[in-house]
Amino acid sequence: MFWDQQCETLDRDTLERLQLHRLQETVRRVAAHVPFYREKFAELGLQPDDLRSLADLRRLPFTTTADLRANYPTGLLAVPYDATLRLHTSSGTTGKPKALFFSRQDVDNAAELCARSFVMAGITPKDVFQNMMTYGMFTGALVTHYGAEKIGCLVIPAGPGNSERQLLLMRDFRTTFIHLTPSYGLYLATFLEKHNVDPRRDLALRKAFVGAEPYTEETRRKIEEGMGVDVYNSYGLSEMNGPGVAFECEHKHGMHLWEDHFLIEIIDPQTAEPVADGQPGELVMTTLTREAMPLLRYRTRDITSLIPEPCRCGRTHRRLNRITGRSDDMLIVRGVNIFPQQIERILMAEMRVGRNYLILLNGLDEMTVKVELAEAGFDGQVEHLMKFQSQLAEKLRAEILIKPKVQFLPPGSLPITEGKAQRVFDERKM
Ligand code: DLL
Repeated sequence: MFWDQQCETLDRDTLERLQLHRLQETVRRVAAHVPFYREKFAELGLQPDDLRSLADLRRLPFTTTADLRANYPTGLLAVPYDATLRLHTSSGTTGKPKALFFSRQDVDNAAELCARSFVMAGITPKDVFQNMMTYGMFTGALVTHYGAEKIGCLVIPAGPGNSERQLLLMRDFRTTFIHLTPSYGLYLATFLEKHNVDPRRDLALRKAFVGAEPYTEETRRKIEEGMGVDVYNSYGLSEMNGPGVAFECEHKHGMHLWEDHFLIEIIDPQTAEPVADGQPGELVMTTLTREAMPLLRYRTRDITSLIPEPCRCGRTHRRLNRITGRSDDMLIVRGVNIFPQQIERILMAEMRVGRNYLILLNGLDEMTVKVELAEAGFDGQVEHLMKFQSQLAEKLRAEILIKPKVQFLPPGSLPITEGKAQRVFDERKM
């Protein structure tokens, strides 16, 4: 199913011509209206008209999170302040938030891309959408809200949390699809189980769009089983409108990134050189249609790879593999580089493991993995539990090369997260 078949299936030549045209326009506009870019171009001795092919993209400067912060609040605006229509912010771990402005056209494009993304996974105007992302400054809820309304779905702006009320809404209004973070998805699956709700029997749920933070295939499976839904990966970032940047089609093999609105590069995060197609690296994106705040070669810090082959669904927009983490997520423990996703993959593949975990680093470089057991994970025999504990520690060692302590906890004992989860607590004294 297509929302905009013509745009979604443009042949690559036409798509690339459109990209070049939009890139040239964007570069001209930022050179004229954004002093930050004007200065960068001057340093590089670059004139907007020098940009003659898509390969010239590499001559443009990168933009980083630090640039967004340094130009807070309005320094990167390419339109007059009173021509902006909406503000979202995205907070990092430290300091000022990033301020992201939308013009009327930007708000509409963002909704359009969400509509495309939902319809691509089989959503129709008959569907009922319960939006479990956080409403407010976060893009996660509002942007998808507008997208689903564009399709003609009934939208229930539930926000996250308050699972009893979520259940009531899902039951009474026959919700067919939801959008939520993987951590809340895992929690909600446990909640339904605890309340003896069999979603396949008691609810009308068909699909869940899950995103806003990295997760693994194993987590997808746990949510699918626990909630009785088909899970689709939903990727985006506030700097690029929020959700709707790249979603999965019915084949669920990589996320189509809407290349008529964004240019993509995958680079080596250390050298900033492009990596070969299919190789992992940092995703870099350039906006092609954003009016209020266009960004050139934005370093997302997200680690992924491109699937260059065409997809069976007929869309020509290339696919991204699952985001495996952020270049700044990497933990270094006893000199070994570890991504939290490696740990999640091992944990979530275990039947006896429940749906919540956290990683604690303390002392002089000790790692403890605290993980909830599944309801049926403990058969009452302590020896069995101890054996499982050492097997799991061994499996983790094989994956991450250091052996963590594994601590089992009863189901439901770790703090729950409604928004993005904090899984790693680094309390090392070094
Ligand atoms: O999280 C936008 C969004 C909302 C996307 C809802 C999808 C669903 P930010 O708060 O700016 O915006 O955070 C963006 O979250 O750079 C990734 O590191 C991470 N992220 C988002 N979606 C995924 C995903 C929104 N599907 C940052 N898989 C991004 C992995 C994701 N990481």
